[in-house]
Amino acid sequence: MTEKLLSLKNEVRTALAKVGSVHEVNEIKAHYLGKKSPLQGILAKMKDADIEEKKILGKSINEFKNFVEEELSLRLDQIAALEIKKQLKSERVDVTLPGKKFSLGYKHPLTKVTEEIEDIFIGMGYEIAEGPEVESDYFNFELLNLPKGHPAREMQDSFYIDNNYLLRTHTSPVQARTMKLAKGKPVKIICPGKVYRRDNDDATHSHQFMQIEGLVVDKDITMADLKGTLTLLMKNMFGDNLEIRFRPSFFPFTEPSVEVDVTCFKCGGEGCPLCKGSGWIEVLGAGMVHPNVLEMSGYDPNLYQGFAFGLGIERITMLRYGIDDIRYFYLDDPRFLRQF
Ligand code: FA5
Repeated sequence: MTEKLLSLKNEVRTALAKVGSVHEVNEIKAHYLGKKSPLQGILAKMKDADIEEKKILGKSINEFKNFVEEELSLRLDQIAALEIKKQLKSERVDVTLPGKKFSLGYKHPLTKVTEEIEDIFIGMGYEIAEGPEVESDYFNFELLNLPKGHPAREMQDSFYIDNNYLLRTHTSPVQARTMKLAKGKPVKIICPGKVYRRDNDDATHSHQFMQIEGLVVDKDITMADLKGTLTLLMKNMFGDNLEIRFRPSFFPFTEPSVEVDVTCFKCGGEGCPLCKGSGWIEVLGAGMVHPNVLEMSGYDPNLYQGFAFGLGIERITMLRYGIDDIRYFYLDDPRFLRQF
C-alpha cells in the first residue's frame, strides 16, 4: 500500500504540472482526495490489516493527504501569479500611441456676425435687450401702430398660436416692451433674435430668420442720427468701398421710413438673379419712431423723438462672406460651418 501511495504522489505531481487553471486544479483535488479517489480503495483494505500495519498505513495516508494539499496550493499560487502577469501584459498602456482626436465645434456664422454687431453697438453705449419669440398680437402689432385689420399686417403674415398669440414676425415688439419698462426715460438698445414669417423659402428668404432691432429714444434725436449710425455700422462691417442706399419706404411704426440697400456682392451692382436684376440687396428697414408709438408706450412725442431700425442678420452675413443662398445657414453641414 505504501508503494501505491508513493506512485499516486508521482501521478499527482505529473498531473499538476500539466494544468493551467484553477478549475483544472480543483478537478485533480476531487480525483485524488474525493469520494471516488484511489485513496478510498486503500482505506477499504485497511480494515483487514493488523494493528501495526494500520498504524503505518494511517500515517502514510495522512502524509499523502498533506502532500496533495500542499502541492495543490503551490500550483494554485503559481497559476495566480501567471494570471496576474498575463493581465498586466494585456492591460499595458502604450504611452507612445497617438491620442484620441476631439472634434471641435465652430461658431455659427450668424452668431459671429451677431456678436460683431453687438460689439459695435456696445462701443456706442447701447444696451442689449431681449423679448419673447412667442409674442402677443398687442406687442407685435397693436403697440406698433398696426391695429387689427390694418392692411400693412399682410406684409408680415405669421404662424399663429391662437387669436392673441403668434411667433413674432420681427424684433420690433421689443421696442414697445423696452419703452414700457423705461417709463418715459431715454432708451438706447439693440435686440438680436429669431423671427418667423409665412414667407416662401428661396435664396434670400426664409420662414425663420434673425433680426437685430435698434431703438434710440431721447430729446433732439433726428434723422441725421439714424443715417450716421447706420452708415457707421455698414462701414464697420463692409469697409468704405461698399455703396449704401437709403430708399424711402413705409412702416406703420416709423415716419418717415427708409429701407437700406447695399450693392449686391455677387454682381457688384450690375444686376444678377440674386439681387433680382436691381444691383442692390435690401438689408434693413428703419425710420423715425412714429408719434403714435411713442405715445402708446408712455412718451410725449412733443418732447421725445426716436429712431429705430431692424436689420436682417442673414442678409448681412451673406454679404459679409459672399454666401449666395440663405438655406446654407440652416443645414448644419460642418463643411459649410468650418469655413468661418
Ligand atoms: C421689418 O421687419 C421692420 N420691423 C424693420 C424696422 C424696424 C423698420 C424698426 C423700422 C423700424 P422688414 O420686413 O423689411 O422690416 O425686414 C427687415 C429686414 O429683415 C429686411 O431688410 C431683410 O434683411 C430681413 N428679412 C425680411 N424678411 C426676410 C426673410 N423672409 N428671410 C430673411 N431675411 C428677411
